[in-house]
Formats: sequence, C-alpha cells, structure tokens
Amino acid sequence: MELQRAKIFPEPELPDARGLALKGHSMARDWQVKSGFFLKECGHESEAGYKRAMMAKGRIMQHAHMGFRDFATSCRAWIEIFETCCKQGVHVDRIGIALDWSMGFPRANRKGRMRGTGLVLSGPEEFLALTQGAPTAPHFGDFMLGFPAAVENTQAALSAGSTSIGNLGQYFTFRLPGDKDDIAATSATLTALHLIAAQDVEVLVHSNLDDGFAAVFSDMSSVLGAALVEKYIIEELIGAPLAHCYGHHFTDPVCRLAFHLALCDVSSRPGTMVYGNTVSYRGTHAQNYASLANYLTIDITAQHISPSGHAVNPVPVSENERIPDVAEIIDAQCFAARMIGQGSDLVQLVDPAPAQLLATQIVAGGERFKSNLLQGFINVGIDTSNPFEMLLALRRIGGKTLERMYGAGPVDPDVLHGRKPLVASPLLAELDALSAEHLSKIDPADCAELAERKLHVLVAATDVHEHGKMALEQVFKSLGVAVIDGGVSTDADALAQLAVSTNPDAIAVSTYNGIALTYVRQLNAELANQAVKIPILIGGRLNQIPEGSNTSLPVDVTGKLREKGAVICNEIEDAVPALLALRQD
Ligand code: B12
Repeated sequence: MELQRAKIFPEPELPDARGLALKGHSMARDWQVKSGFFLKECGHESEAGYKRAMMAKGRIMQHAHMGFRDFATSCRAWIEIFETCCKQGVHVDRIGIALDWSMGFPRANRKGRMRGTGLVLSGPEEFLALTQGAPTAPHFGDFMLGFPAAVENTQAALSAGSTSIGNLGQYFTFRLPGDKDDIAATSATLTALHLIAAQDVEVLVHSNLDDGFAAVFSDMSSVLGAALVEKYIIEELIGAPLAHCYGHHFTDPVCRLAFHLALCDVSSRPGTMVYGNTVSYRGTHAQNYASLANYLTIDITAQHISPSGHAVNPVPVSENERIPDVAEIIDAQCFAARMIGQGSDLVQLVDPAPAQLLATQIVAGGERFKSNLLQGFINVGIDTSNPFEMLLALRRIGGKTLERMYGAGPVDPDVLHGRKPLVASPLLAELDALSAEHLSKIDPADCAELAERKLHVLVAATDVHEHGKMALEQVFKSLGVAVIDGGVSTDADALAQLAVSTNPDAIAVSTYNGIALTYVRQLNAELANQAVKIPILIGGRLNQIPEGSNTSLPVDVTGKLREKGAVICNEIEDAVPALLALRQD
C-alpha cells in the first residue's frame, strides 16, 4: 500500500506553521523560565547546565516519579521524598509527575472529562506550589506537550522553573478519550515548542521514546530512527533543544546498553532520565527487586562507560500492582543510591564490545530509517521543511506503517510489520513467549472445540496499553478464533459502532488506565442504544478511582464489572470458558 498525501491530509488546508512559530515566539515576552527553588539552590540557569556539571563530576543522578491524584498529597510527597532521602544521604536530583490525561484538555474545556489515575493541576499557581517544596528539578512530562492544552501547560511549567518539558513521544501515540481533533493538538504543540525554543535559557524538550513508537516497533534501529526524525523536527526545524528518555521496554541487558551507546552517539544534549524497565515487573515485590537490580546495574554501568546525563529511575517494586506510595518510592531511591555506590568498580568487569557492535548497527539502521522516511515523505508530497506537516503525518501514519514503509531491515511479508528487523526488539520475543505460555495452559480439548466453532471476536484497548491486546490476539489466532481489530485508545461509542458493523460473537476489551467501570457502563449503554447484545470480556487493570473521591489510589472494580454483565479475565485463558459458553446458533 502506497501512502498518498490526499489520504494523510484530506483537509483542503492546514494551519500555517510560520504563524504558529511567530505566536510561540511572541508569547515568550510574557512567559519566561522563572527561577524556582531548584534553580536558585543549584545555581544553574537550567537543568541541562546542572546535568553537565554533575556529569563533569562523575556523579550519577537519580529520578523519582510520582503519580498521586490528590494535590495536597502530591505536595507532601514532593517534600517527603526529597527530605527523607536526604536524611539517608540520598540525593534525588529530579522528580517527575504523572499528570492525569484530562490535563491534556485546556482548563476551560476540562470539566466533565473522563479522569484517569493522575494529578490535575488547576493552573500556574499549583505548578509552582507543588515544586516549591524541595530543591529538586521539576520534570513535567505526561500530558503536557502533544495535546490541546500544550500551550497553557508549558506556560505554567516554565513559570514553575521547570526546564525539561515533555512529553513529545506521547504526541505520536496517546489519544485523549473523546478527543478527535488532532489539528488542535498539533497547533498547540507546535506553538508550545516555539515558546520553548524562544526561551533565554536552555529548556529541554523531553521525549520518552517508549511512550512514542518504541512500544510497537519490531526493530531497535527504527526506535533510534524515530529519535533522529524527532531531532530533525525539534532541533533543525524548530530550533529547540531535545532530550530523549527510554527504558520501559528495554529488558535485554545487551540491547539496553547498546541503545544507550547508540543514543549517546547521536545526541548533543544531556538526556532527561532512563526509565525503569517496568515491563519486567511481573512478580512479587521480592521478584521485582531482582528486575530493579538488573536494569539499574546496566544503567549505572552505562553512565560509567559513556556518561549521558540521564538520571537513573528506580521504579518502586509495587508498580505492577498499583500506583506506588511514598514509602515505596523512597525505598527504591535508597536502593538505587546503594547500587550506585557499589557500582563504580563493577564496570571493570564489563566488556562493552558486544553492546558497542550492536550500537553501531542500531545507529546505521536508524540513519537509514530517517533518510528512507524523509525521502518517502518527499515522494508523497509532504513538505519535510514544515514541522506541522512532519508532526501530523507521523502521528496519522502511525508506528506500524512507518516501520513497514521505512524500516532499515529487508522486506519480508511473513514477519511483523513486513520487515525483518536489523536488531530485533526484545519486547516482541517476550510477547511471543508470554502468548505461548498462556496457550500451553489451555486444555487441548477446549482448543479443539474452539477451533471448530469459528468464532469472531472484536478486540480493542481502551487506552495506549497495547501489549495485553497483542498477546490476546496471538492466542486467539492460535486457537482459530478470528480477530477483528478494534484498535487502541478506542472510545466506547466507536467500539459499539464497530460491533454493530462487524457483528462479532464477543467483544474483548483490554484496559489499564483506571477507567474500567466507566468504560463498561458506556459500552453497555452504547450497545443498548443500538439494540444489540454482545458479551463483553474484559482484562488488564480492572480498577478505578471512586467518583467524587479524592483518594489517590484506584480501587478494584471487578465485582461491579461482573454486576454490569462483563466477564472478568485476569489471564488470557480465562476467556476460553466464556467463549465456549457462547450460545451456538
Ligand atoms: C508497558 C506499560 C506502559 C507503556 C504502554 C506501551 C504500549 N503501547 O502498550 C507506556 C509506557 C506507553 C505506558 C503509558 C502509561 N501508563 Co502504563 N504501564 C505499563 C506496564 C509497565 C505494563 C503493562 C503491560 O503492557 N503489561 C503486559 C501485559 C501483556 O501483561 P498484563 O498486563 O499482566 O496482562 C495480562 C492479563 O491481564 C491479560 N489481559 C490483558 N488484557 C486483557 C483483556 C482480555 C479480554 C483478556 C482475556 C485478557 C487480558 O493478558 C496478559 C497475560 O495474561 C504497567 C505496569 C506493570 N508492570 O504491569 C503500567 C501501568 C498499566 N500503566 C499505568 C499508567 C498510569 C500509565 C499512564 C497513564 C502514565 C502516564 N501518566 O502517562 C500512561 C497511559 C496513557 C494513555 N494515554 O493511555 C498504570 C495503571 C494504573 C492503574 N490503573 O492502577 C500501571 C499499572 C503502572 C502504575 N503502577 O502506575 N504504560
């Protein structure tokens, strides 16, 4: 399938990129970085300057991430994390906040929007109040850039003294429930990026690659290629400094180190943080501590071999159960500090040669991805000197097609995304193994019976989390159950429409963002409106913050979901009895 400009941009006209650039630059007269507690205390103009100073000293920095829903709890946590760690001789260099997805909507348009699990800051005063509690670098990433509220969120972060603002990666893949206007999101993002570019001090545009296309690419060189394309747009076309973050999906130690070395090779700025390998957290706290130690060993070693300024991020071991609490965040920070202290001699035992070799391949493949993409865009008639067109085209085309069209590996119709990966992403091998493990737990007699039934199941994800859906689809296909792709970040009304047009035997929903109950209620109502009755199977994180409550942690809603008629699936194999129980016509 060839791409066509008219299909990518059906609009007769797109907003004027130059006009948005002027708007962003003129806003800088009123919105400049204010020197908050961190900048005053450290004596640098920006976090990038601080990072360079720490790198020169050989100090490895630490990042803590917190995601409470309540403002007062968040303010207290900010202070407690910093001060309790300090008392134990541990310095937390930066704190990132998991903001709520409703923060992506402008303040005036936020009321009544479906809320997720994160914090909502009402305006610049709250951004400032939160970050004034302790002299640690404030990092605002989630749901800032990339959404319709990008401008006002960036203004607020600048006035709270934040000099690393993101998260560009989310622009490409995250969707807000009920929001279909990608022109508004792109206009706001581009204006905010120019506001950042026009600052008197260096403000890093942060992009978490794992939030972007890294979670779906099958080739590590495509991930680096995407980073190079972002660098072209942000640094060359817009003139703002860009810093990358990666880590959630980088499980294989050699690959993790190789990607670090590859990124060092192509970056001119210090990195923000290297994210914890959160997908490896699949067990108890004790088991997750092994995963924490495993990736920290690589990240600390990486900083010794090739310092990049990325702070290491020890993710609390409760991450796979629920949003971690303050004590767990502090424990993880202290654990990391001890590992950093003990890690400097370990590097002598490490031979980086295999990772260096892989890094060379990743960089070469990444450069090829970038040049294929730019040439491909020119051939299609996309103006590659226009950042608006570049951003919107990447977002609309999406990771899977981009990799199939422009990946560095040879074309192979039999593999995922149609190309043999140059450096295979470990994530896909892990998903294969996971699917095989779940398949092996299903009784062969049930497998045979399901294959005979020739069922069709509509499979969708309510949010960006796609791996549960991918694993489920693999298992369904092996069982002879035909999968109808319901997409990711699919709103309940759109899913119901799809159900009406495709008439599946069942709908399988994978959900993670703490909205399980609201979603099933909406889906039930939409299906009832269309006068259709289709069984709903649901799995993922089946929790939700109680409506009207200000508690910070979501609660389990499996009982309520059951009352609404949904079939609860804690594991993939739980779908089997439900599918076998479907009435045969
Ligand atoms: C990978 C990951 C991401 C990736 C997703 C990449 C992608 N494209 O898929 C990235 C980094 C992008 C991400 C983003 C976010 N994430 Co996240 N993420 C995770 C993580 C680490 C793993 C989830 C996963 O994919 N697991 C792999 C699957 C295969 O395994 P599983 O979950 O155990 O699923 C099994 C079963 O449940 C079953 N299953 C799943 N669905 C279904 C459906 C049916 C019908 C059936 C039968 C079975 C089934 O299949 C699996 C095998 O049996 C978890 C933490 C963790 N370690 O679990 C957090 C987590 C899910 N994320 C979380 C959050 C909050 C977010 C963000 C909102 C953060 C933010 N503020 O930006 C955003 C989402 C934004 C958005 N727009 O939606 C929270 C959810 C909190 C909650 N509800 O309590 C978690 C739990 C982390 C945490 N503790 O805070 N995330």
